[in-house]
Amino acid sequence: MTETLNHSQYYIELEDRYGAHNYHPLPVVLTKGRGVFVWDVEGKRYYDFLSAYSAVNQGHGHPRIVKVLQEQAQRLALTSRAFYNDKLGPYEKFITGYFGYDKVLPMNTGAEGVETAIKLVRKWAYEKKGIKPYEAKIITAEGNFHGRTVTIVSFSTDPEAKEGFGPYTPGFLTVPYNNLDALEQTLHQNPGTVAFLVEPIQGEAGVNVPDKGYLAGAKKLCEQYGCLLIADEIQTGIARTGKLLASQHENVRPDVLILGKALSGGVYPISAVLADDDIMLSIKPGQHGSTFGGNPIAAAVAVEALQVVKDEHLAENAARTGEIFRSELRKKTENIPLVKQIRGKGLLNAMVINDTPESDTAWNICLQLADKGLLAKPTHGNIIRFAPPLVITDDQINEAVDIIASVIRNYGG
Ligand code: IF1
Repeated sequence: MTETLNHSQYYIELEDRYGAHNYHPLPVVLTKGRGVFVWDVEGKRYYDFLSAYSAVNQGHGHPRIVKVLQEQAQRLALTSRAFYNDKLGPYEKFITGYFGYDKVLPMNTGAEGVETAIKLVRKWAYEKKGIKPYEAKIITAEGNFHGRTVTIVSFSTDPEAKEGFGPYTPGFLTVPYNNLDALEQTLHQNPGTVAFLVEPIQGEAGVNVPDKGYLAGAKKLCEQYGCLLIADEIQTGIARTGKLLASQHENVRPDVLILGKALSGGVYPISAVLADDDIMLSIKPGQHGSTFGGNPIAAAVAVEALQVVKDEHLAENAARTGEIFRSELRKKTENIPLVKQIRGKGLLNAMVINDTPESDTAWNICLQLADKGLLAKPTHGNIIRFAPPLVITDDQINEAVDIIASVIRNYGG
């Protein structure tokens, strides 16, 4: 039996036999994580260059965060919001002060945070903006990824995420990303628009970094047309792009801020929607919530996870090591036709492979990277996302660049 337990194939077959086939994972079976590293069941160590899609910004198994998780779990895990508890209020005070908003609505997954923001701005529009129920319109961007609920995929432009799940939720308009003229035109033509929901950098779409001034321009247009800017920072937030929030690269303060993933350092599902009273108090008691939203473990863990970001200067580290990553990798792969582009901000980066999205080139490169001890995964076929935990050191980022460059240089298909 020990032989079986140390054999990846055993676990892969279990998942294939008993699990839904809603993912196509790389054939790697992980059993341990610490900092920037993870280990598979055969004992092989890898650099984790996905960080669970930027949920593990503080590094795997961060001792301070795990300690708070364990202590709170042993003390009081869940009360529901039917009662108060001694962790939620202190967390709410902490996180609203940390990001500079009047209030927070605590949820669990990112998609729940996005759904909460959608409900919030619609309610605000009907009660405060005089929009006729139910005519609120929310503008979203082509290439968006905001989660997997039916309402959220209703405005997805990715057939893979959307097809087959209708009927869809109405009330959404789509504009090209990184195009302020298109946004202005749509705002002008749709006076019932209540919000623009956007990722400051599009993660799933392949680390789409918009032109400088795009987010600031979008905020200005929202102000001109009296609608709200909702920033989905579930993936770009919590120091990932070299600032605490990606919105801060343009000094933009979103009207509604959505956080998730690394809000817990990856040890627990925690999401949050932040807004000022004028918006947040549109939702009254009993009109929204969730069993686990704002539970004592989430509250205690989120405070520690956010404190770690500040204490360990993770935004500054992401900015510096991200710069090293892009410049060194560009240098070491220049004039290699396989590499079309290297782009990103902070430690949210991607390499566009010079092949079609339908090709398996990026997948094969990721298999070879895994052989060399670095885990990454393609998005949209030919784009490889590179997003290590933000605790990575200069030496480690340089070692990772060497691994990636050597696979690219020697790639033979
Ligand atoms: C999957 C993608 C990334 C997100 C943004 C909301 C959510 C996500 C900007 C929803 C979640 C995850 C979901 C996971 C893979 C991963 C992902 F490839 F799907 F798109 F990161 F890019 N807003 N992203 O990135 O948060 O409900 O998952 O907590 O669904 O395959 P969630």
